[in-house]
Amino acid sequence: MSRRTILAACQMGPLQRAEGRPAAVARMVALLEKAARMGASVAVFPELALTTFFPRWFHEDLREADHWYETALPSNETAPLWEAARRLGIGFHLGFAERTPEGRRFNTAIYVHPSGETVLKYRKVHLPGHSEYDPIRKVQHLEKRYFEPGDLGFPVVRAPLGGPGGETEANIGLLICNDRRWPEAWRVLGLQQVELVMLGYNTPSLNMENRGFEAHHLRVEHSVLSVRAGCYQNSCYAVAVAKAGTEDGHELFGHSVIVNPQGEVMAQATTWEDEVVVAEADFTRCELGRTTIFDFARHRRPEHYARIVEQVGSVAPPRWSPAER
Ligand code: ING
Repeated sequence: MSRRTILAACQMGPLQRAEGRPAAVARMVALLEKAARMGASVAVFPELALTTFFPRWFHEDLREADHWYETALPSNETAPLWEAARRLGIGFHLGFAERTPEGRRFNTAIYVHPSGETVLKYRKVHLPGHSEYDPIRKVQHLEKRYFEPGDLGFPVVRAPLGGPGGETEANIGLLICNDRRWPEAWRVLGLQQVELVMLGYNTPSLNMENRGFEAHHLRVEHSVLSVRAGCYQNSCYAVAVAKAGTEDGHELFGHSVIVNPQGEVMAQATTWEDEVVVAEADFTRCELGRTTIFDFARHRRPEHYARIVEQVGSVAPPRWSPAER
């Protein structure tokens, strides 16, 4: 029996620093309505979808950054999104900056069922960038200043996804942006038989580190490569969705993708603006890889993988020298 559903990547164009949540939410509702017209049951929005990518801005006093965070969802400003999802019968993924009642700060993503209930929550584990102002950089990337590493692990849950034509179930997991570059993250999800990974990203279209050469065309290529590899090696679908375009002079790339369990790109956005692309998933197609080439129980040898969890950084290897003559 197939378990089919149509997935939508709801890519967003830029959000300027001066633009508030109402502008973002209005655009997201329009994207959700378009996704519904295209037959989708699941809509994936970007990382930090409600505001500009604020980690590019330095705030000496963290309290000055408080306005970038959500303290409760849905809020008055974001309620229209929950209402539209309920009206349309669509589940959605949303990335946002979370500030807890205790004052802890996370880069967070949730999957929301059309009923309005949060099915799954994840807090970004791999935070790129830095915590102090870096004068060498062309543009700051202060995620280590504004967020703590996630404390929820990489959870997977089997859940009904929503959809007007009845509720297809799938094993869903979430990643956020830089996480997609780390195979360990995908594998922890794969070891829980994930079938659909949803992730958003905000990725500069040019290398802002100002350290070393990286050809521009590789920015999109590395992103797609990471998602394709993650899907193929863990036999799952993924919807990876950009916030894109130029925010206050700083360009983020788009080219959101939907990838299948054999690592094929099923659909790709071709702009760096608000754009919806869809593809039909059949989650039973995850079983082939999981029961053959990536049948983890038959083929993995964890007794040789100790370095992956025991080491943090890499270490130099011993030096070989020819045998004494
Ligand atoms: N952004 C970027 C990302 O991982 C980055 C940061 C870009 C890291 C390119 C390495 C190379 O896509 C976020 N928000 O993680």
